[in-house]
Amino acid sequence: MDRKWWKESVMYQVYPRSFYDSNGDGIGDLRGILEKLDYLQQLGVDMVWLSPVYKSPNDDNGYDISDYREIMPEFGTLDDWRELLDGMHRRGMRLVMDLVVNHTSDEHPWFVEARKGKDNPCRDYYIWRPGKNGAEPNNWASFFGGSAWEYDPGSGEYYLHLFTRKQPDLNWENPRVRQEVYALMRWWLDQGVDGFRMDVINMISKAPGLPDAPVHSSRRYQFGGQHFIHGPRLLEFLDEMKREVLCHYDLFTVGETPQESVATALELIDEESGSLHSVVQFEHMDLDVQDRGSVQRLSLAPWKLADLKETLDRWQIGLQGRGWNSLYLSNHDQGRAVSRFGDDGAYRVVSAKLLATLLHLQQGIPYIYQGEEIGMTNVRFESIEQYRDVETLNFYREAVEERGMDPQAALALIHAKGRDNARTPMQWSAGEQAGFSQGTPWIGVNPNYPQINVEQALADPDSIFYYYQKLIRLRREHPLIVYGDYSPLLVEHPQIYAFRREWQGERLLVMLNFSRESALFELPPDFPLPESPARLLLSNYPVEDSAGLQHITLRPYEGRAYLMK
Ligand code: ISL
Ligand code: CA
Repeated sequence: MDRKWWKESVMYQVYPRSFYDSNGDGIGDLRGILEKLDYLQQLGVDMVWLSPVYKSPNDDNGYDISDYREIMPEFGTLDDWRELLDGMHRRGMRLVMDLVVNHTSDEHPWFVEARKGKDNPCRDYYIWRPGKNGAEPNNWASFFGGSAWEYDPGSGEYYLHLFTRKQPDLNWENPRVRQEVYALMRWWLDQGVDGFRMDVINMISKAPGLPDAPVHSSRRYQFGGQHFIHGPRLLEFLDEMKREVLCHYDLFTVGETPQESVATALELIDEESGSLHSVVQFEHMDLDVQDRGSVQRLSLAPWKLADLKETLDRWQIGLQGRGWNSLYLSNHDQGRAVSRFGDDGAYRVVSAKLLATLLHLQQGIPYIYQGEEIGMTNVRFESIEQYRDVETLNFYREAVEERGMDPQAALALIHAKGRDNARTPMQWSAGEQAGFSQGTPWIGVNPNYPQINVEQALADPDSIFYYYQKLIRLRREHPLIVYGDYSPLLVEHPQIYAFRREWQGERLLVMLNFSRESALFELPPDFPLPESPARLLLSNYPVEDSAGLQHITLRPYEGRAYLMK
């Protein structure tokens, strides 16, 4: 595989609304990010993905854009943005912008026009259909509850919205829409941005005729993914985008692609023939839902280590030599990694480090979601009034009011899976409002901020922060960690996730105990023994003995990596 700068990078995701508020209005902003660039540099990341900062009525916190070439006023101005870009570039960091072009806001001028009537020149920018038998044009469910169609009394037709009704889907069949998208991409690239994270980009091509989804639940509306995920013209559209825009710039592109398999992902990111560099796959995010084929993210089933290993290993092996993974355990749409895959109680610090080891030592680009590097946890707000996320609020209303779910049961699901877990303000200090804002934050801070915050982490040499910093440094020092071949070890072991990396005669052995009990690591008999003694590269516990690799007893959530020739 070719060496590329982006393969050697580590991504940090900033969710601007919750990162740092520089002016006391309770909302994180661009100047706030600017003030914290030295912090990011200290951590060592070299790519930053900014969740959307464009003008937006914020029905979905910026994922509903009303002007692609303006900054949301509460985040700042274009000049602030330019200063931020410049600040990043001066520190050797690259900026990846969120590109949300499956849909716009219903307040975008295109939609305002389109709504004016069937003859409007912008009408065909969106997907309009007459009703069927006095109801919606088809049975598709919106990801955020209810039908994916909204009735427009003015014209007597419905428009499609896979997300909220304030997020109408763009009609990619219309070549003018595609040219508009390419133009806005060029506009940002010409300002110097270094890449795009493309929101639900695998949903832009819908099946002709928009057929009904098969009925697989007792709900009124059904998950229609088979008719819009990886749709018939997706590859053609992305190929065109590559020809028109992407291939003219030195940039990094990653598609956010729910429900994609290794095989279908490769159609998007194959190094020879694909249009994008990487995808964010969702299989490991679906290990703890009850019905993987539904839209219902807010359901809970216990996940099993065997499934996590099987899933991530399959992506490691499947993309090897052909495409590049995006490695992540959390983002702004998911619960906090340590609460979900580790232990946010007694073993919080050590299990957060264990997860970091997994994240950084597989092949691909590690994505650190803000606060993960200090082990921030899920929040348990007591009342639904304290929540802000449209998915969570819609879910609660539908579950409790329409389906009669016990409110406490609904809240328990929200505590485990709700997106606001990731959106409580970044915890900078033990001061008021976790040092996030001088005012009242738009969403409450997690009450554990006096214990878990950046100030504490920076003062403690043994903190999760410094462990992340070390992992990032090791990646730079050892091309093996970036490019090494991957092979799973001990696949049947119920507690340990182990694997090997190999590159130019060097090997890395990684062993991770994912349980609260100690676990015995036994080197598989066919593992080629090192010529010289293995060197302990990293561990999340103090390690004294160097008794060899054959038998190692790993303590609860202990992880180690050994380097050998
Ligand atoms: O994962 C999903 C289904 O498998 C859905 O939750 C959905 O595809 C996912 O939430 C898409 O997320 C992105 O687009 C949304 C936005 O709300 C999210 O914040 C964004 O990351 C609509 O733009
Ligand atoms: Ca602010």
